[in-house]
Amino acid sequence: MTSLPASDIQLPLFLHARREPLTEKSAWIALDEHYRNRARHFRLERLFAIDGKRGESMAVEGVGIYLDYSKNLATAETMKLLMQLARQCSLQERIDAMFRGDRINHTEGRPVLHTALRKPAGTRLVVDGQDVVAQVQEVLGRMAHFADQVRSGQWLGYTGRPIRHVVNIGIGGSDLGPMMAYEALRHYGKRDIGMHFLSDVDGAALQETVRALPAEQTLFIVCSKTFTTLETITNAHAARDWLVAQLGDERAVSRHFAGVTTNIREAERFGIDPENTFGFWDWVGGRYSMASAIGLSTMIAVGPENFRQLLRGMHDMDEHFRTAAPEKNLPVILGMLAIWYANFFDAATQAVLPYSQYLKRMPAYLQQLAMESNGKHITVNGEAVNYRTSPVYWGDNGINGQHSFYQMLHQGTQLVPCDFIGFCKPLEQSGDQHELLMANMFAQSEALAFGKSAAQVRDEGTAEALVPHRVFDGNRPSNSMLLDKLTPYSLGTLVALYEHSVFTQGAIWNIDSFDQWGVELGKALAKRTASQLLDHSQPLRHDSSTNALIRRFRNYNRNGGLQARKAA
Ligand code: G6Q
Repeated sequence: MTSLPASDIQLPLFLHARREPLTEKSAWIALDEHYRNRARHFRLERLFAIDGKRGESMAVEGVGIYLDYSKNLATAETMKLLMQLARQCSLQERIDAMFRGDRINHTEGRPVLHTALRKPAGTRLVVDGQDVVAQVQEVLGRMAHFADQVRSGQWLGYTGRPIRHVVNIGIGGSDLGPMMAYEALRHYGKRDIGMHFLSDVDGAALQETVRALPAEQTLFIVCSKTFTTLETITNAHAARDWLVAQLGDERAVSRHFAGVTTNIREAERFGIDPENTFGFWDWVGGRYSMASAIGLSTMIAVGPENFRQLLRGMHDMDEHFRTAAPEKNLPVILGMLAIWYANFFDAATQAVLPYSQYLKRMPAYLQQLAMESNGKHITVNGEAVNYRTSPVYWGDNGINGQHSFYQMLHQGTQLVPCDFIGFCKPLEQSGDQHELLMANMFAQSEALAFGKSAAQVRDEGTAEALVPHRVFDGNRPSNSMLLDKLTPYSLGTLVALYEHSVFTQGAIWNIDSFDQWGVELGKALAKRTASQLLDHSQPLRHDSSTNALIRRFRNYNRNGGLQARKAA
């Protein structure tokens, strides 16, 4: 990926005009005063006591998601000021610009059109003279054909046997989305096809993945937007070597490898048959790509119709985000509350806690989505920010978290806003498991908000010396998201909800949420250093620490360098 010369950077019109600094906007100043004079003294217990309907009035429902945000350190006044700030930051204009296909990823000079990936067939969106919806639908059609063939057993491996294992080779945005979606939709998955995800370039990852796989019945999908990412390409070559060694013929590759990339030529050079290569476009960011051909493994797992339902859920949330008033707009509410905590309460992190075994990979997925998008400190105008940007998103399956890190959420010294996510209906149930699961979710948000006073602890007969240890101050904020049932459609709504919450935050912070120069740096550094580990004769010109580490590695691998391997 190359950067554009500064003079070529085209800012969309509304970004062009030098924006009034965020902290000088009247809504920001009003929020600051509101925080200092009132909000930092808010007690949730009291807010609920003075407004008996708070639990209902501070809740919105959209596209099947019931969002209860009443357990936040916020009042109607807070929300009003936050929405004013959104308006003063031209949030709606920015949303419209994204959906229209303006080049809002201005450091890479690209439109940001993951929303076009889920537009219904038959609609149109013309960008640079091309109807991108038609292009998307064409690839979706090819994917569906391929997925159906693999699922039905018509796609035969080199020795004539049907595919029973699919290995997705990819990293970052080419791994986390598909892996999360596969786990989330396991219930809908085809059980006789095993799905595997290979991202780590550690040789152990490949070996542990292929150890028990029958090469004759294994399909590798190499997912890489650029087809140049070292980890993915190295793994793809290693997987090809394994396959050829197992099947004893180079010609086997075309029956056992598919590619997903914007760099079709490079995939072909690798040996992937263009018939088995599925394209996408540079206007799809890696972390926003699970609805593109990067979702091929998802489609094979759950089938084309379920994949379309996933896209439908995303599209419905896209439309909600684009059209709903900020006060009723789920992603805007979620995003603005994130601003409230990060910038006024100085909260450094945001926990995401799904009460669903199927959503166990959701926090990892959101971690990339949020932090790679908004973990930046330069505004679109090229100036350093003077406010906090992305919090650290983290989390785990909520019920497991209760037995580990929730201690800190309840009694630690930091404020950690939490997002609870749960479903009314279970997909799998034996006895009263689901009631128990959801009772935990509801009870945890209640305990975080209202705590337990010293008087209550004493009433339980606690010895005086233990009372301070058993007191819970409460007043710890959370959102609760309640959905009917986990389906491909509802997963789509949830993913798009977070995508747009992240967009909202980036719009307020006035940063480019769609570039990733930090990731690009890592890719370049790894290439340079890797060549020094392979070729021990290369001089080391790093700092003394890095030089010493590399020398130590080389000493332990005297026989392992490239030259030694070549000599052998
Ligand atoms: C995502 C990032 C990054 C990217 C990976 C893989 O937004 O750009 O996580 O997805 O580095 O890149 P390739 O798909 O090009 O291999």
